[in-house]
Amino acid sequence: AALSEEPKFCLSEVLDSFKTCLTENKEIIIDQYVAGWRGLTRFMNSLGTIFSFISKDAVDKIQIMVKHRNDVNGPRYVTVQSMVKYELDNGLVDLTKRSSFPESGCRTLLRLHRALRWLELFLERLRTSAEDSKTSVMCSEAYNESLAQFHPWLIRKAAGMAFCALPGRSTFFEVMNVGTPEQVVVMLGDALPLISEVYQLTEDLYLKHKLLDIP
Ligand code: 1PX
Repeated sequence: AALSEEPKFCLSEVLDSFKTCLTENKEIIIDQYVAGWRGLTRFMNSLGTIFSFISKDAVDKIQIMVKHRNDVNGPRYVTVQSMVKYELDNGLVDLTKRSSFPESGCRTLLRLHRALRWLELFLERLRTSAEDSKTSVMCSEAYNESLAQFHPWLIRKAAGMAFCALPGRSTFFEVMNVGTPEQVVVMLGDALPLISEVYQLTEDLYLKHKLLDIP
């Protein structure tokens, strides 16, 4: 085999993780959810080093979730639902201020969950975009409607600068490695309802348990 041969990146496989993370009774399997994020960070790294400060934070959060899964209590972290129950029943979440549990599964997943909303909005814009649409505009609109409200000024500024460095729509579609632009559009149309469902199920669960503001 050739040196450092990475499996060829294909965005539809990554997005499949968000399909397979849903069980029949609408539970969300953490291993699959995290695998989806791992694939997305690889995609982002392939866009260039400017994006590494964003993927760095996502990678940190992925690692925290993997650590929970590999811990003795790993079986409690099989699904988002079982994790929430386990951490709340055992007082393992800081609900009002960061103190004893800065790396709780509930807190960490909430950050990824908020980012999933950005992804949903961004991919929907890409899907419906015209050939001459600017990815930087689509990306920052999606960001301003979602994640930005949770970020301080400095991060918003840095994110805004990173968006300006995004490649154009056609390069973006090529890097996805899915096929023609038409095939990308179809793929996104297939994947988005599932991403949206995973997002909504998590949102409802977190709302029910008053976890949407974990500091
Ligand atoms: C075809 C499209 C695929 C694109 C894949 C891109 C994957 C995006 C991964 C973004 C993950 C961002 C996670 C952010 C989590 C977060 O909000 N963290 C903050 C709070 O954490 P804390 O522990 O302090 O409470 C943290 O402060 C974040 C810092 C990093 C900056 C985050 C900027 C987010 C911009 C999201 C848009 C990414 C645009 C990439 C374009 C491809």
